[in-house]
Amino acid sequence: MEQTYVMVKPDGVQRGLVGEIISRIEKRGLKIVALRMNVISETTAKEHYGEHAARPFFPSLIEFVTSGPSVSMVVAGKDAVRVMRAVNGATNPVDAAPGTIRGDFALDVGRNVVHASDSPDAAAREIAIHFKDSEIGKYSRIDEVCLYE
Ligand code: DAT
Ligand code: MG
Repeated sequence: MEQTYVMVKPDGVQRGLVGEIISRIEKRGLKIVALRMNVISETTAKEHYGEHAARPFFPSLIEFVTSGPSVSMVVAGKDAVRVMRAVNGATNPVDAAPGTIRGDFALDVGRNVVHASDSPDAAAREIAIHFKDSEIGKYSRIDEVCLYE
């Protein structure tokens, strides 16, 4: 099963959206195999968003994502990377379709509530930044016999 890294950013935590977001992930059929709430360090944030280091919004992005607790998850399932990107919706919430997390709960690109890895390579890199192997659990969901052909 493919794995991806998902974060409920500090705005999502402060707005009380953690349960709603986890519920959407679970209802889609994806399996949460690791989960933690913490305030990520500046070092971790800069490593996580390293590809954007030269962008003008980088300093405010790092300040925001380290400004309070966030919820980090490893999410597993068929095509988990692509499915989670679709569940989250477009980066700019103005362009995000209704029914997506960003399309239902956000307006500003700098406060877009959630993160998900954009490729399997990025997922492997981001999972390794935020979790040790020993923190990722293995279990079967009882509905997997219905979810998968
Ligand atoms: P995504 O989070 O959909 O993977 P991204 O990797 O392009 O999007 O950008 C990472 C985050 O940086 C994004 O969630 C919000 C912020 N961001 C992106 N483009 C921005 C912009 N033009 N102005 C302000 N913040 C931006
Ligand atoms: Mg990205």
